[in-house]
Amino acid sequence: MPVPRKPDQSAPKPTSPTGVTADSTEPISDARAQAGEYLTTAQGVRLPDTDHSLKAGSRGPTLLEDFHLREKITHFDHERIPERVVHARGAAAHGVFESYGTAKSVTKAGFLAEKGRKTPVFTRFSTVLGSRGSADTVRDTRGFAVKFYTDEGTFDLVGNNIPVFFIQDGIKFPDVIHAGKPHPDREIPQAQSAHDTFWDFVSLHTEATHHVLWNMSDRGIPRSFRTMEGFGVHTFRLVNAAGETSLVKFHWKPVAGVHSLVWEEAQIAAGVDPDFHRRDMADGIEAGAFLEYELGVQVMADDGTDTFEGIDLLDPTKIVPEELVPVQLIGKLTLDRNPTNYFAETEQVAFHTGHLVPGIEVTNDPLMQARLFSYLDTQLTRLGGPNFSQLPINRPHAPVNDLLRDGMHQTAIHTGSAPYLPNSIDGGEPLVASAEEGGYVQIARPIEGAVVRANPASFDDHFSQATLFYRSLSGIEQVHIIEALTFELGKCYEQAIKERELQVLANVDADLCAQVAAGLGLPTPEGTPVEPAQLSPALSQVVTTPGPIAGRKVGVIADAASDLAGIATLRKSVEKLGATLHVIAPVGGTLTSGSHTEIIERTLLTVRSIEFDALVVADGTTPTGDIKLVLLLQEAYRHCKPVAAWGSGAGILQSAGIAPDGAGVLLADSTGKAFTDELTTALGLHRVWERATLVMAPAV
Ligand code: HDD
Repeated sequence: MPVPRKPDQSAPKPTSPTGVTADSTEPISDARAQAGEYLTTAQGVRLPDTDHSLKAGSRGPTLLEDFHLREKITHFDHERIPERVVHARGAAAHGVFESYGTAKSVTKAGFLAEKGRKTPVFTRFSTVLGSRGSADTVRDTRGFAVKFYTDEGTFDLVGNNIPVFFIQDGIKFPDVIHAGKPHPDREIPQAQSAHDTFWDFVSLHTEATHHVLWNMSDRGIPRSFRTMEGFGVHTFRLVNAAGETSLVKFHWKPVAGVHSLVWEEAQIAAGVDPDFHRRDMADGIEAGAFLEYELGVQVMADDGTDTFEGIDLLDPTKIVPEELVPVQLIGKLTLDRNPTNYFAETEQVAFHTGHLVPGIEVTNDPLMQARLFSYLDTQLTRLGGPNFSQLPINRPHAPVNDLLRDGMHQTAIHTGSAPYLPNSIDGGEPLVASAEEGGYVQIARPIEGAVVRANPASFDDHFSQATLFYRSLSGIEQVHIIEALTFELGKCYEQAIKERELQVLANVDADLCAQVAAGLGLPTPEGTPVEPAQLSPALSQVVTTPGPIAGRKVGVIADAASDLAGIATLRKSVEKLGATLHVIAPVGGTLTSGSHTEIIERTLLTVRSIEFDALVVADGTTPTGDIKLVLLLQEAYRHCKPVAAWGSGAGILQSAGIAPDGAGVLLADSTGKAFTDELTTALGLHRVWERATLVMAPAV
């Protein structure tokens, strides 16, 4: 008989269940899951056949003793887990964050403070309202959640592509989401805000107005994840090594610029390619066109007022204009690796606003406070228990030595006999850390006041920043908002809801309200908009100098008679800049001429203009009366994309009704430097907005 061990005799020190080092950038893998060359059961028993169930005779019946059949079907029956209650539709990528070191004066968080430090990250982008299988390009806010696997523990920045939120207090979150989700009786419409319950809620709940305006703007339909800004939304409190605090707002600035789809394009894409954004990200990464963003902070004094020049920093429906407090860049995020397995990584990743590291703290923003509860709670249902941090994608890269034990899906084999503190049996370990030893010691912040269910009076201003946003945009961006509001309210059935929202808009901008009212055929109510003291040009996303074109797609219309050498030259020029070129021809296969071969990626049957940022017709291409080609070119033209041709290709543009002297119509004799320069400049400007009044909407 073994001699009983004294409780404190040989208890080995608990070890990290992770075994992952802080600078690991290796793909997650679990060798146990796919070992050996033979198909086995989950118990490792080799199988001779997985195509036939075990039967009494070849014509049955099937036998209950077939453990392989039962295991295979039972597992399949349980393959789905509950989708996220919001942000169900998402796509993600791995990457790295490199610190510029410029945040050292405001935070002691090592991954931000130390120049050149690289931290592995996992970033998940999402829509909010749609189910997991819904379309990417719907009008909605986008989630922008970044998990930093720092060596001081995991920090999650769970943000959106819109800097403000619909509600000021987290207790309203179920209300706004119930209003935005499909109607509970018929479960329609999917992934849309264009319906009565959404507009019913936001027209009554006017603190949503600022966020609503952003959703109705081009920000609600991004061109791609790489062309979205990201925002931490709330004000955070940063603490530096000297214990000094500041209030900050986090911003992600995309290197590719901020660009959007146009609404018709977004709607077509939702049917033609519901995976538009996730495909774009995965293809881009595979082609080496990584997604890049700079992280920035607006820093405000933590002077005890939680306000900046009259702006309540605890009110998440307010921005601090960049013209008042510039965004200081503190590091760069590069997303350079696609996940290996969607479920294991993108679906099982669990973000939480309470995943904080020393040097980054929360504020009293009541929306933020509710989130600190919700994110941990939701994972218990979604991931089936409290051990979700042991899932490979959620494992910290810092050593873990907690006293959490047991529970559903426990995969760590903890050692030691004293999972409690204080203890003597395990030598009093694990130790608790002081601030100097890297412990998360909250800064002592004074809290006073009576217990009330109320907002401060400063939260009462629901319109002034919606006006600031609208007025700061360019004319075409304002037109897009008018059209979006007219579209969405036009989809509502209840007259009273439309009228109430018009009253809201009257308090934002009289002309905006008048134009939407005209579109709805309703009278224009009077309002009292507050004139902004100063506009914020940084809110507009229209560019006048060309930006980078990495990740952009150029479609070339060609056939067997086309100038393939010209296509090769064009391909080289755009690929040098990180963009890609795709050949479209009447039928599939390859095109060959001399030493040049081009693979046809799309035919006139499988192509749609929304896949490309510019279309080019190759010299020599045989004119065809195919209506699909006309549609392809006209659609790109209508969506204000550059359309181009060299040599005889110009004739094909003209026969599609595109005038050679139109804005953004680029013609040349060959694909020489002048032509490719012109094309890449036009791509860098994103759209030919000069064309907009002609093809899309009346000017405001
Ligand atoms: Fe939230 C998911 C962003 C308010 C409760 N939220 C979720 C995700 C993002 C955001 C990006 C997806 C994370 C992922 O990819 O897995 N949420 C925000 C922002 C908010 C916000 C920027 C306001 C500033 N959220 C908010 C409130 C509550 C929640 C006020 C509840 C009180 N959010 C959740 C959630 C989710 C979530 C129910 C669903 C799935 C999950 O957390 O993991 O807990």
